[in-house]
Amino acid sequence: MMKKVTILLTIAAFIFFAGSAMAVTKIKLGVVTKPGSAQNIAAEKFKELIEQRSTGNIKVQIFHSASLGNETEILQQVQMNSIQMAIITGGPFDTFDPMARVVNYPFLFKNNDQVDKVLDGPLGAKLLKSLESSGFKGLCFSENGFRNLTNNRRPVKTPADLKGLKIRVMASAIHKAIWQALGANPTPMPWPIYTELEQGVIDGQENPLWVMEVYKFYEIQKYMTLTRHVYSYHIDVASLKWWNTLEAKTREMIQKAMVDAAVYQRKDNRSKNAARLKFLKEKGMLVEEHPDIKAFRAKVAGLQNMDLYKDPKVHALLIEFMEATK
Ligand code: EAX
Repeated sequence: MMKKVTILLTIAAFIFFAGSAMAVTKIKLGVVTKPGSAQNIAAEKFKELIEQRSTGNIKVQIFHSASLGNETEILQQVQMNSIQMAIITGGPFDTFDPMARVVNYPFLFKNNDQVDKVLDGPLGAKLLKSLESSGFKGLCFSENGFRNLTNNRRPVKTPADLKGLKIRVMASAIHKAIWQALGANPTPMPWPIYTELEQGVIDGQENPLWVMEVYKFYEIQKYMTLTRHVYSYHIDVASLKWWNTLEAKTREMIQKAMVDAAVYQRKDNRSKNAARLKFLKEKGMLVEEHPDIKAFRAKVAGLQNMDLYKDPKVHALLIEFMEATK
């Protein structure tokens, strides 16, 4: 008798656990950056929201600090569905879809209001849709923020000051073209880059203010110039292969949670910039707050006619973004 009950209980427990295990959707989410970074703040918010709203039926495991490789490698794994989601800087996306390089066009956006209006509107939607042809379900955009130059050789106020400076850029054709046009010596390199800066393999780099703080670049970079040359976005993506297997209800829930996380993160990022600038100055960085932006803009004015934007679809999208950000 006792034995029978035990067996029945065991079977019941087995069915119960197997049932609930089957119901749980597990998401591996990759970011290249470390905790405290813009990408991680968006990722952690997404995890919190989706686990709460799905009452535990969706679980997110965040892989950070390049534990799954660099951003290009993370994207390749998303294409194959060995990772289901990722929050990736706009730069490395342009080798997968040249449409992505439109947002990285220099001096395109004037301010954050413009960014939100355009990226959250039909043009942003068009870009997200385009990503499907390379295997990504584009969900929405979170942000790195406007990028600024740092270097360890000299103060930079005009493009002439860049001559001969070795500047690390992301694995992105447009980012390389920008620094070439400005007269510097750009070297594409995946993240992270602290050691290369420290050892002087490169003289400088460009990133938003949070990076200089979180990655302690103030220890190894003396000069900063507030160039704000590119608005750096993240594209928050899912594997299209995986997405197509999900029920509509689950998709909706994921999409909504990621959008809410992105809105939260953009606001959080922007609210911290004044304090970051103060902090970096206190740490001894010499900041050029009013570079000759007109001269910088003049140097990159011809980029829209480069081969990079030659594809008619890409060119048309660039013109639409330019019109929308006039
Ligand atoms: O988000 O590679 C880069 O410069 C990115 O901006 C970096 O991942 C920090």
